[in-house]
Amino acid sequence: STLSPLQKARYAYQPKLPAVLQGDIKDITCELGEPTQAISDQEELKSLFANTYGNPIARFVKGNNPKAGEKINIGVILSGGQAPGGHNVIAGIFDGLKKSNPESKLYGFLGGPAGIMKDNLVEIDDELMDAYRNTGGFDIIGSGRDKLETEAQFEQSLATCKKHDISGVVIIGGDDSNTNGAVLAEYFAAKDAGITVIGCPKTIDGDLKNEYIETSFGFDTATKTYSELIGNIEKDANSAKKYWHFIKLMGRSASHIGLECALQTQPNICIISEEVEAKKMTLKQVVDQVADVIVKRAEKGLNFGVALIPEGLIEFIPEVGALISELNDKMAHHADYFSSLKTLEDQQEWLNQQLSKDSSYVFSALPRSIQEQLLMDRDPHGNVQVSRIETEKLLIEMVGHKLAQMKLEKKFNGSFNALAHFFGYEGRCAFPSNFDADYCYTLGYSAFILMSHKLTGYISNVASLQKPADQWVPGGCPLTMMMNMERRHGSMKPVIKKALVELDGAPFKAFAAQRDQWAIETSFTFPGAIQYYGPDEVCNQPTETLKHEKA
Ligand code: FBP
Repeated sequence: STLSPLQKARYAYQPKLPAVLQGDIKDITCELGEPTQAISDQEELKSLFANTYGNPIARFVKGNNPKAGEKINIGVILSGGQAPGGHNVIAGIFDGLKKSNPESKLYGFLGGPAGIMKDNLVEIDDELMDAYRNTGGFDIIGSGRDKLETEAQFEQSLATCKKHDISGVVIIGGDDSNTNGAVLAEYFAAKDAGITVIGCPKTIDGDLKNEYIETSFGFDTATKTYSELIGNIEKDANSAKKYWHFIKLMGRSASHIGLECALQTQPNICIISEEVEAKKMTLKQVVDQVADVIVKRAEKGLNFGVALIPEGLIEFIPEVGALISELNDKMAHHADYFSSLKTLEDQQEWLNQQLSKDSSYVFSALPRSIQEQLLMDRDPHGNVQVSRIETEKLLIEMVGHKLAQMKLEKKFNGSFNALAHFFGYEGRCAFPSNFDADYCYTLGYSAFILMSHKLTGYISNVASLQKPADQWVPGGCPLTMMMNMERRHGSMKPVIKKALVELDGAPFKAFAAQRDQWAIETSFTFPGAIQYYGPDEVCNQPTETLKHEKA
């Protein structure tokens, strides 16, 4: 068989639901609070979302729901990067829908938002659903990064929904996809189309969070997966005592993943991009700081260690961020001329005249391989793809130079053998942890209940996630509550505010209080592989971030 023993076992796992969602679905109803406000720019948002702005928060309570039992067809979209638990969101919607009325249908739009625009969908039946319960990945219907944002795309989506008699669309995505979900909800409402839109908070990056969304799904499993690997590397480093491991961690811009992994594994170094930015550190200062730890450990005879580097770091170093935006600008405006320059030397010479003095200096100080990456890798919008810049290797190279220099000056007499790693994709499709399996199932189940109450422009949310699942508080929050106006591509747009690591937040403070000790001593901790079965303390714990935030 092509099924692993664990996959078979996970099929049989019954995700835990909060107490209020247990029992008959006809006995769950919505309690609505007071009207709400956006976090800022209320007047603009109110006019942009004339039909969906300021709705009340919804909480589920026991009580009769006369609307449960109606036949409704729902379509679901997986949007953006994979995150463990997506299949369980779909399972939650599916089970809620079928319990409510077995005649109702769930459609999956194929390949992300493109599916709804191009009328490309599949009906999810028992057999299809059962083959994906409690598994990682988004392969049940696929995902995509197409944006659903123009009037024409909304019209196409409306046509698809009408054709299949779909009266509810669930968008499982990150901040941008949920922003687009809010705009789609408003469009449908303005047209009186009778189609509701509900979002579910997804991303391993953990940056879709706020007062109401305690964490995005996938963050738990991804960070546990990376922490397992980091712990294993720490064990190896501590056994061989001869390597420094530089590990870049996925997470686009925010450093939540790095911070969580540091709290789980207590490495010698973990750079937090938000701190580098706040302290306006130069690349040289970052390098000096890393070198300093290596020197201090060498003085104690410890020529090994582990350093965690968030993938977004490079853009957060103010001088490199400035260089990148100048490069984007110059290369876009002189694209033809630039592509006629064939060697790095010619490109450098030209750039020296084009770049500001500071940026030109920063650029020349970078190793050749990084200079090449900065000049070559452009996405379709003309931006550097920062996640493809090998920051871990950049640091190894620059720290190596610094230490060699210090050796000459007799300030360092240890050894520095470094290895580079990048952990990213290996964490995005793991079997969801019990936390993510339960959380996602609850999000999906809640999304269905919100829809059965005809609520639209909401995001499914679950509070009190630090507690056992039966004590979780599920409900829905209007998306407009989480929005503000931000400049995007030159004009002001309504967007859900992205959450970066807060330097006065409890998780960062917990890390900052201990990092000096972790740096010099060897304080590694070894979380081991995600456990799906066993005592609560090994298989049902939320992240350290969540525990600190909710303490
Ligand atoms: P989402 O925000 O769409 O969930 O994506 C998260 C992420 O894994 C980032 O951490 C990473 O930078 C990016 O996707 C990689 O994108 P791609 O899968 O297109 O290579």
